[in-house]
Amino acid sequence: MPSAQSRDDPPAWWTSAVVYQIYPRSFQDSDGDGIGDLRGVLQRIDHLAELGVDVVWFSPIYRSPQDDNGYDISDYREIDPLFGTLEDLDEVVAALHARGIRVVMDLVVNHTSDEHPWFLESRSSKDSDKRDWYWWRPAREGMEPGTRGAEPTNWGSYFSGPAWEFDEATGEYYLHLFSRKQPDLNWENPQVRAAVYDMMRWWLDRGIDGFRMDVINLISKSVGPDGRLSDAVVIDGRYGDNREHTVNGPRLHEFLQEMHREVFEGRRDTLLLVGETPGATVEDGRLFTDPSRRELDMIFTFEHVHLDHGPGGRFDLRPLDLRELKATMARWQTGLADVGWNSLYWENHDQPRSVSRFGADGAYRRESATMLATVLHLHRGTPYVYQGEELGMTNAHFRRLSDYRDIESLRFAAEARAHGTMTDAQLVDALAGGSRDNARTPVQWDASASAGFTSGEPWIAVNPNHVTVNAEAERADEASVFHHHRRLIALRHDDPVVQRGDFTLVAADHPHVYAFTRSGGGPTLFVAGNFSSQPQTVELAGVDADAELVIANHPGRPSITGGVLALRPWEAVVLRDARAARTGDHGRTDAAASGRE
Ligand code: TEU
Repeated sequence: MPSAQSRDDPPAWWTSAVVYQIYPRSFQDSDGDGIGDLRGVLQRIDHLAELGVDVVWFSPIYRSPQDDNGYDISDYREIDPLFGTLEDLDEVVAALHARGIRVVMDLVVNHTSDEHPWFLESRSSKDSDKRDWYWWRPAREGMEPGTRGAEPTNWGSYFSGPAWEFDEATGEYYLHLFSRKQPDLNWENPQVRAAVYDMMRWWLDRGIDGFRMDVINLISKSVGPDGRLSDAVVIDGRYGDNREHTVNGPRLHEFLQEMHREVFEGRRDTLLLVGETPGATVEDGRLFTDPSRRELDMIFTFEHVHLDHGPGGRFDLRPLDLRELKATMARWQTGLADVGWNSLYWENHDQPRSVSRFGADGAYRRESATMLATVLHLHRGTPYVYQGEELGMTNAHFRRLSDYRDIESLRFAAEARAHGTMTDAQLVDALAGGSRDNARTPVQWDASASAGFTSGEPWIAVNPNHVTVNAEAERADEASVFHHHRRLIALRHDDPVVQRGDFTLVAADHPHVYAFTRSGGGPTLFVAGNFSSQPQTVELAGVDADAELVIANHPGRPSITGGVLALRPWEAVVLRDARAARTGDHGRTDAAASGRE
């Protein structure tokens, strides 16, 4: 087994941990306003404890105008009244800690809200002390300020339209890579960095256990050059691609190392630091997560969730080629085998539901959701479960534009209509496939009118399939997606091979079966998942007919003849090499099984 993330001895606690993401707005409402809140979370602590997760990551709950559901923060040290109070949060943290669950906060510091006092001050005058805290630029040379094309660069924003907003009061533009209510902070200014670090220390002092850092690889940028039009982020190519100038900028690693020194030094062992890094390559991943560089513990790659994007991006999804998914995942597994560490995810609040996207959310919903979970959780890294994923929740399947709430979807729809790039029918299909709202419908707790989420009118429609797909039903069925997740999480806690064994892809060219082995530090594990509604076979060198069945999602044993495994539709199996057990060499030592504090 390689020395792992983990030149450290013993291995970091998070090598055996599983993280659960809560998107508070859609988790559980306690006061009937139709929006999830912190006291709602208190009602569901048992669910999290029963699942067995080690960490909860909260999407933003800070004070915010909610232009991007809290990813636009106007006060980093207050809770938005929608969600409750700081005292409520203290209670939630205490309740989770009492169950041995750590709490990670979302940290959104590439940008603030335009209603943050820092920005209000910055925009007040060109002479403001905080003018340089954001990116202000005059109109393009020779152009009339405020007219189309006069923006300082041609960059498009991630949410359609230009990345620059003209400000009448001072006659200049400010940069916003996301919405116009999310101005980008200027990390070149040391006062900005000091203020951010101060706020982060304040949260750690309050007892939280780490941060999920929103688009952290965008904080260092070269604001100036135009972007290429050919690779435009937006559909019709009217805006240039900013990414060459904003992703992995020149001072990124310097800033992260400074943050580490200023904020985490001396407290590191109990914390979890995960960076959201769209556009990061494996090589970038090694730099971010090499423990000796003192930056981050792990990052979220986007490569595997971009494989089914057509030229139009997330609103232009096409069927996934499983061979590409396997190759991409395997590249990260091997690329971070000797240094660094993987985060593992299919879902989060920005991605469609995995059972609808990579599985079959109709007749094979349970089978495909459990298969996807098995394959994910058996990789080397830290798995992330997004709320509802453990219930096999599906896409929203909205057929009306008026059902959508997400700013990205709404802006996209407005642009498509304004420019006539799609018919309404095409638009409905595009959003149904790719909208972030697919992941944001309320968690389905039971079969009652609003799925047990709220006694009021939910802020976004509850999926009608909650009458059959819900936590109560899942809990009652031992074979459910929920109980399957519970078993996968327990397996990771127990088995050092799952935690840190080497990953080897098997049958890379098989178009429908995802198979691999994990080996070293104990008996080898064979993992296989059928990504299709037809029976499939796969050759697994070394697997015996009497291999121990560790986890499966179909009843009975799978058939294994002469090293060939036959899989039923969407079947997943984890087999343990029985030979080691026969020779008494089970390989699990107490030291290897520890890895947690
Ligand atoms: O997301 C950043 C990101 O890179 C994308 O996945 C983004 O969601 C967008 O849809 C591109 O199509 C993070 C947050 O996770 C997201 O919710 C926020 O909207 C965004 O940053 C801005 O803070």
